[in-house]
Amino acid sequence: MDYNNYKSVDYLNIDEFYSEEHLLVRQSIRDWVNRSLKPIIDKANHEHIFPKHIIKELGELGAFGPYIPEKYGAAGLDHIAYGLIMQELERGDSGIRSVASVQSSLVMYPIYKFGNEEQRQKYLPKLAKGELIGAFGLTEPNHGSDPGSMETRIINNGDYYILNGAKMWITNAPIADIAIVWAKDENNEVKGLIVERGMKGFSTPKTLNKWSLRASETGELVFDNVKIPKENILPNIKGLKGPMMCLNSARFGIAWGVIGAAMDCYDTALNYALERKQFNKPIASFQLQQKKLAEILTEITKAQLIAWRVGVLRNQDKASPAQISLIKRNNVEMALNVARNSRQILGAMGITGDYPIMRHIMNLESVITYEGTHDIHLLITGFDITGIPAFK
Ligand code: TGC
Ligand code: FAD
Repeated sequence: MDYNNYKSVDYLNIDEFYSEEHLLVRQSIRDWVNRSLKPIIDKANHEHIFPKHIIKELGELGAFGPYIPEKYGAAGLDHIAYGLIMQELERGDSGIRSVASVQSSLVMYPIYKFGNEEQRQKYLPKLAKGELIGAFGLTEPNHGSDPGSMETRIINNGDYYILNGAKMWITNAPIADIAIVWAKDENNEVKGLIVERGMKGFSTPKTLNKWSLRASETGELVFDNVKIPKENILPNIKGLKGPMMCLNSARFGIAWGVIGAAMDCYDTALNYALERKQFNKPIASFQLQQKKLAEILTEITKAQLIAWRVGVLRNQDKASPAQISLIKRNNVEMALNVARNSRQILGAMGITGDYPIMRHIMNLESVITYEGTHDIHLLITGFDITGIPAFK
């Protein structure tokens, strides 16, 4: 396929909502995806390898922490620009978008929002450039949807804290230089801390044999009496709302990102349907295939609009966590349905690695689970409209 002439789906002229800067940012990431990611991603996925060299390139592109101010070495853009960056990256691969969303929303954001000036100066410029890579540890072996019951602990030992526990299913863990880790103190208060590779008792075993996000590294964060200097505690936050605020940013990025995966599947299916002939006609001429294509286009368009609207609200600091849950849930399900229907349009060819659709389907099975499962997001909406929390 000629990716260099790629134009994104824009059935309702939504591009008119974007500024010149938004469109420029989108184009630069799109060009990089076409030039540097598309040619290598299938092999990386097949071989279950994260192409580590892209970290520096993503840093140079401004894809890390794009909404963090320029004085910390980041791009100083708005939340819609962040969404568009995630969308273009996920058109390439959800695993690559994952690397950028963890670095941006789950590592740079908490340091920027909850850190002191010294911590910001020490870490943010290097994270923005991709000279450091970060991970975010909230989920534990016994606590996924219910992070408030976490068992990881810090104990005050005078000059430093002692950290014990384990985090599981952590994106970037095996390659991370630092990890933002959430742990409870003696008062059962959740605290955020910056754990650095090399600290004694800290290890990051790799999770093997994944059939999803194979081009992204996942692992554990294990803490065995790790001494954490007091200056590594994020001073300006306590309580579960700290990690949850980071998740709001990441979930927002995912709601945009998955539109990219859906667009890639649609594009692939449309081109295939126009070329593939059966019964002496392109399969695109059959009503049943047109129904699939028309419905896919409709669903992508609706997802674009709700993502854009919440982007506007987020730029005004008015997007509620429940609104973000709604678009994360809707758009991930949309992308999975689009991917499955697109795959059917390709018939048997759809299951091969010659086309990106099966890879997107496998990736999206993680995306519908992480950052809050599909069901948890529905319950968050249910709580918001009834005032009754059905998850406990
Ligand atoms: P609950 O009692 O409702 O709340 C505890 C405190 O947190 C506050 N809060 C939020 N604040 C800001 N934004 C949000 N979205 C918030 N949600 C809750 C809440 O106001 C309260 O504050 P305060 O001051 O009153 O104490 O909490 P709960 O224990 O009942 O749990 C609620 C639930 C289930 C909705 C929530 O915990 C949840 O969302 N669970 C899902 C867990 C999750 O999303 N984990 C994600 C891990 S990270 C990840 O997956 C990264 S993937 C990376 C990649 O892209 O590769
Ligand atoms: P569980 O919480 O055990 O849920 C199992 C099932 O029960 C789900 O279907 C769920 O919806 C349902 N369920 C649970 N509670 C309820 C309820 N109250 N009502 C109804 N149904 C319920 N975490 C991090 O902290 N950092 C990361 O970087 C990170 N990266 C990840 C990368 C990958 C590839 C994956 C797959 C996960 C990652 N996660 C990460 C973890 C992810 O956030 C969790 O997997 C997710 O929150 C769900 O937790 P769980 O897997 O323990 O499922």
